[in-house]
Amino acid sequence: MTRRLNRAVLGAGTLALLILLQPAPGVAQSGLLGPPTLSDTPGSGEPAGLPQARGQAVSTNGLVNDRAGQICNGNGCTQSETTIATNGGSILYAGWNDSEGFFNPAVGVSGFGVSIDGGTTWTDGGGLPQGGGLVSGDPSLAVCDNPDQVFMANLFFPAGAANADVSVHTGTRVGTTVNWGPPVNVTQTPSRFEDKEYLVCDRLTNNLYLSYTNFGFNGQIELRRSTDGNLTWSAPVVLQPEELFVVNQGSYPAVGPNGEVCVAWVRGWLTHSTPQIQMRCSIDQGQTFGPSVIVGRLRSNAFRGVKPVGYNRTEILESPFIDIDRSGGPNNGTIYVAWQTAASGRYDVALNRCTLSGNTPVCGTPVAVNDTPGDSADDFFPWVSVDPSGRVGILWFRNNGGITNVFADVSPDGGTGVDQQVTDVASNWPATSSDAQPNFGDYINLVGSANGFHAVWADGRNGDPDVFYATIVP
Ligand SMILES: [Ca+2]
Ligand SMILES: [Ca+2]
Ligand SMILES: [Ca+2]
Ligand SMILES: [Ca+2]
Repeated sequence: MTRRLNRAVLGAGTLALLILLQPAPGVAQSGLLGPPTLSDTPGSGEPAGLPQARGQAVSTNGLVNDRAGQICNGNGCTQSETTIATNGGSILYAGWNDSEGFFNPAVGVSGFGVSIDGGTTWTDGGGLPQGGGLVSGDPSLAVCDNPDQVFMANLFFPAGAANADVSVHTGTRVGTTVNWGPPVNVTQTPSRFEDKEYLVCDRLTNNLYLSYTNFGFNGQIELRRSTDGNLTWSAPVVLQPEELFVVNQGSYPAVGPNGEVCVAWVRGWLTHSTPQIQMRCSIDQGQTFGPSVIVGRLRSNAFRGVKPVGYNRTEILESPFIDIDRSGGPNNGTIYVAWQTAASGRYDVALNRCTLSGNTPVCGTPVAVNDTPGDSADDFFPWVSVDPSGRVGILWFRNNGGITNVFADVSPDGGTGVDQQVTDVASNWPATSSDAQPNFGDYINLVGSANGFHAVWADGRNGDPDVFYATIVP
């Protein structure tokens, strides 16, 4: 759950305010902008010579959470902000923000589900052990080489704490049940507020990598690793120090074929009209990182106070999403970074590809992913995943006046393909009742496997946000 920042205090060295769960106050536009001054992402054009992919087969959409088990006083029970993990077999884990925790703190604000049949059916697992505190959403799941062990990162408030930390639970699956250990408090920073953590596992080493924002005032991007399966965690590596006039937020890590670790984030969110997508990479398993490079720029609608129709928080997060080709194929090691940009007024999805020269990313020119850039629909939250054969899948929301579907673009060769509709029923988000902000969440999720791309997203077709699933078979 993304923190809201009071733009009036940005750069003043004052602790920024408020996590979600409350109606968002209006955020005034600020003229007090420091560097960088950035141009908009072009966001158009396919790279020459890349063939268009054919359409893909999409399964019937399935409900992941148990609506009968919703406990939120019957008012817009919200499951959204989805995460999914698998190590490639038939066992899948999904997670989400769950508003049940607002009414039933014993289960917390993070929910999860399990499928043991490749996503055909799901069992809602309820909540996680709360460790005497409150597990508070921003869920992220990771699976290493053991398909029956799962790790889940969340924001975590220790008992009596005013500021969030980041915790990671370890779970062991038996059938459709996950037996979770207590939350391991990774950050333990009572005077600082962490946010937007995300977790990945490198199956070469079983190292876990966790990136997040550490807010003193405007946010710095940090990464920690665990080499012993969530027993202990390293001290943080600061990837982006806190900056006086620039908000840094929304980091996501990915691992490459040779143990590379790359982290992308948005620099200048809310403070700049054209924030930058930044990235740093490590070639020593997350111990040291190369230089911070600009992967691309976006035209921000969050800065302008513009959001997709039906999105219920004032500021929408404009973070990048990232994955790395580990296929051993022709694009092995290529880093794919996707983000949303409003270059033409409404959001479109941009993608850039980078490769490493030593530990320095070398990036190309961003291209448009959605087939109709510049139209009146908002295309946003573009999760990217590369499957074991090197296919690149991107999943995003496409919102036209509030009527929203999920689309996927799958390319066999590192390019982009024809947009494929994933949802079999559209959501009308302005008519979808939600007791949580943001109702859509801050991201959706896709993971590529030999069995296809597994997609999870927040869906309003039943009148309140639920988690839905589909398999996209290339
Ligand atoms: Ca903290
Ligand atoms: Ca668009
Ligand atoms: Ca496309
Ligand atoms: Ca629901």
